[in-house]
Amino acid sequence: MKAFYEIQARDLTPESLRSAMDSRGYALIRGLLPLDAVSTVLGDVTEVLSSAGWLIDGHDPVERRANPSAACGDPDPRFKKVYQRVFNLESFHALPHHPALRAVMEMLSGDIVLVHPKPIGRLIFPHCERLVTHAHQDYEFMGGDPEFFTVWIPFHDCPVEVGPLQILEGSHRFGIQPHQREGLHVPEIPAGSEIGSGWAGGPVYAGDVLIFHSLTVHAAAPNLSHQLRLSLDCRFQDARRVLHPSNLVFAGESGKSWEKTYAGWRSDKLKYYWKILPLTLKPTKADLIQLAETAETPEARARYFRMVSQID
Ligand SMILES: O=C(O)CCC(=O)C(=O)O
Repeated sequence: MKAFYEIQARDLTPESLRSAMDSRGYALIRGLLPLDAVSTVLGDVTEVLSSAGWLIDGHDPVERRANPSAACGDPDPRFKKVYQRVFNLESFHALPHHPALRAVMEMLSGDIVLVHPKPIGRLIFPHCERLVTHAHQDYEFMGGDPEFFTVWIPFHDCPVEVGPLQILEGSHRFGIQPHQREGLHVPEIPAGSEIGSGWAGGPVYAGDVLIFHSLTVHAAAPNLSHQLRLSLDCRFQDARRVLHPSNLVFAGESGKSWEKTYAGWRSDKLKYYWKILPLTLKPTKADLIQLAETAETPEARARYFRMVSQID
């Protein structure tokens, strides 16, 4: 596997970033985020994990020493309960809005950037093959306009044995690649069938961010350490481009809501921030109302109904 293409944050220019994104479909920016911003999230997340019994007693929670008997992952209800507490953290939502990251995303998406409001937290126990993220393209999951970018941010140093993300260089040039869905909780591109010009990987350190295009194929390395791997991934786009409304609401059956997410926050600054942006939703609210009546299965109709009820 080749080493990541990396740019030091202090050397980054709009031209170097766009050129990497066009030719390789990604760039690893070293040292972009201040360590205190990242370690605040690490502290908050590990406090939740420690109180849930996921970490071994007698160690500082920020060491992330995994309790093997607690190992779980999505869609296990035990995982979802703890994940919900992580998702509700104010610091978890604040990190993607860090001014240093926003300035970089403006280089790619222009001056009216939409930070998608639902970052995804990854709480990856070691030595659990079933929890390793397999090859996929984010566009397959997010819809909307393919001109969006994902940013992967570890909350701690992530040497290769802790299972950082890997990137299939140049894979964004081949359109949507076939994903297998049958029998899988999460669709993936079957191993060996992904198209690109070679996998790239290597350690990613606290403060680094890995940015990639929505069509860039990526996968995680297995976590072969004794520690949990903790990271988030969030998505950014020009706010004037089309957005799928599922990226703004909670379409599943979990009963999640923005009100519940915000319940313990101290500041109002990042609450509902996207509502003042000139967003173009596709499907539109009118389309969703129709789909809530006409979609093929009762589950799909209920899903559209939940989306309609959360969009105003
Ligand atoms: O962190 C992971 O394991 C998966 C991340 C991912 O798939 C993404 O950032 O889109």
